[in-house]
Amino acid sequence: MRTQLEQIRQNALAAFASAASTAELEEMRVKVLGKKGELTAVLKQMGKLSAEERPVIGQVANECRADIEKALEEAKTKLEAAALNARLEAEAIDVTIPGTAVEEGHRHPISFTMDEVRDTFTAMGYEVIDGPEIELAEYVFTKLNTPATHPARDRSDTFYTQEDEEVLLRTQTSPMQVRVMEQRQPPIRIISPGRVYRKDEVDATHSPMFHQIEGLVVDEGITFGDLKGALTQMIQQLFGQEVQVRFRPHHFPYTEPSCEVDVQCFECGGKGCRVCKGEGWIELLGSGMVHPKVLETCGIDPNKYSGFAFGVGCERLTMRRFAISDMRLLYENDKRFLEQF
Ligand code: 2NM
Repeated sequence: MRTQLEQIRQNALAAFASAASTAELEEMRVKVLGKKGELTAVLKQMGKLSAEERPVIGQVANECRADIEKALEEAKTKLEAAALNARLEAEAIDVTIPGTAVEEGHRHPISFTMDEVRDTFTAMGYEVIDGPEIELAEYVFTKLNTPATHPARDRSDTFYTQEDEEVLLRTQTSPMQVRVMEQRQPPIRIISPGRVYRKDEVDATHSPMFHQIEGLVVDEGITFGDLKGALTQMIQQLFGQEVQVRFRPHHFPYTEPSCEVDVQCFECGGKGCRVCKGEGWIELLGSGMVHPKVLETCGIDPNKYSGFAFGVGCERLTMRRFAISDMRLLYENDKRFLEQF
């Protein structure tokens, strides 16, 4: 019986040491220490022993059980530690692996230009006015001293929504300035940015939809000097404080006198080159003193008040500013192009 116990102990110790998992270990425990286990089976035969043998074997059996239990505990601790280590290793996060980069977008160059123009004027106290893109011909043309016979109103240039040519996609944002003049008395200082529409074929310098910012100042004693000051400020903000600005006579039905405003060629500095087509100057926008007839039509006394107005195409301004040669690039949304800004 002593040999039997010794055998059980040795087998159990060897088995525990080789167990690969806690489940396997538990199986081994049941096999040795369980109700129908090997050790239990031997102990059940203790009754057959003589009175002298019983305490001796009993002590051996107890030692044997204690050894087995101790070995079992050790094996369990070892397996649990190994399992924890394996899990930690499997779930480890390598914080040095570079992350997945998130592509960050940015403003479109047209928005960039518009925001900058807007900022220049709001800094000078102008208010930003929004308005509808579908307008009445009365507000786009008639009230702006552009009579029904004027070529700008031709069906071939303008998107009318009705046969009678009374409703149209606005060709400029000035109808909003008419609305403001009708609703308020001076002082007025506003800009109206937005989309405008003209029946133009798409090419390098035209698009049937483009963006415009128009401005209007009306007050007592407003002169051409105020016009020059405000527009020079805007242009130098966009093209640099040193740049020269030129005011060249022109004609618009709604302003008198009128002018176009040029900026010194930033490519050649005014000497004449390919960019300015030998001119030394680049045209940027149109402007003028609001026609007295327009003021009167809008309910403002032209004998008491005067004003200036301007209109600038944002695509053209953006193209000048970033030396973009083809307007279509601004609408194609090719990231290779847009990423350059
Ligand atoms: C331009 C050029 C010159 C203009 C005039 C007015 C108004 F409503 F005051 F009469 N708004 N915008 C104007 C003047 C627009 O665009 C090239």
